[in-house]
Amino acid sequence: MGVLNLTPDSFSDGGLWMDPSRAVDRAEEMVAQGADLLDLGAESTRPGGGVYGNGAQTVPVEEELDRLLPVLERLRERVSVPLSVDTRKSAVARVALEAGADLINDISCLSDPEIAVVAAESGSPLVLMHSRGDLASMQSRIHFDDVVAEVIQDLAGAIERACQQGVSRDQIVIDPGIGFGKNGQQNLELLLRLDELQQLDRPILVGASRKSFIGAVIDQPAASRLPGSLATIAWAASQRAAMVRVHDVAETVQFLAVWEAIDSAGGPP
Ligand code: HH2
Repeated sequence: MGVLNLTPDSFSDGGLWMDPSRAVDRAEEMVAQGADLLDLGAESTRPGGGVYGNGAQTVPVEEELDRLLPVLERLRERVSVPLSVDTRKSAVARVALEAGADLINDISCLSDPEIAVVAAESGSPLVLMHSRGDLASMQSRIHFDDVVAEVIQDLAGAIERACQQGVSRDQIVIDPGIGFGKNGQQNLELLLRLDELQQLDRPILVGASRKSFIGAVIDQPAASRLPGSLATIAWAASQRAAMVRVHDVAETVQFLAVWEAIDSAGGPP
């Protein structure tokens, strides 16, 4: 899953793709590099209370759509890969699906419960990413006794709430929410024990690309964290993740191609 942030303030590529023509070019480049789907985000979700200070500002619906639609509409005519909309708002999700988006990526785990209704009505896949509390303060109020067990429990609850709104379990993809309301050690533990999330019997998406817990292991700025990001990808692949959300598509595609070639070199079991 290639990341395309149509924002002025995303933590690693903010401001790079604000111009719709440049954004469409970048999206086509990621498809040519082997991205299987693209995730379009028009609101940064940097959590507050930690390394990102007060975190990202909430963007009004109209502004989010003004950033998103010119790119989404043009891209829909030009690429055939599925397009995901990274949003917390049902109003944005609804319009995006009408404009040709294929799936909803909700990093707030149904903070707007209507998102589940939109997914139920459209039948589109729905990513439920784990996060607790509000974005503005989630890095200052972290408490888990057992981060993996509690993430699994919270995701099970979110799946249940989505299904109560008419979403079918088959539509749901789960995500541990690396970097959202967790400290560095908890992010590492979530990756270490990622396979335990398989008990929810849903495909797992992991978004660890360039995140600050990598910078805590090796002191590098976001744009220089590709090698560390690839380590998280190797780990996610070994834990049977179905998808990885990345900024560096070409490098990740090559990395995973070789990883998979080694993994399957023994032939079928
Ligand atoms: N992480 C970010 C945004 N969306 N979606 C899912 N499913 N999983 C993630 O881990 C995830 C996500 C944050 O990264 P980025 O989009 O690069 O930054 P920003 O939120 O500052 O735009």
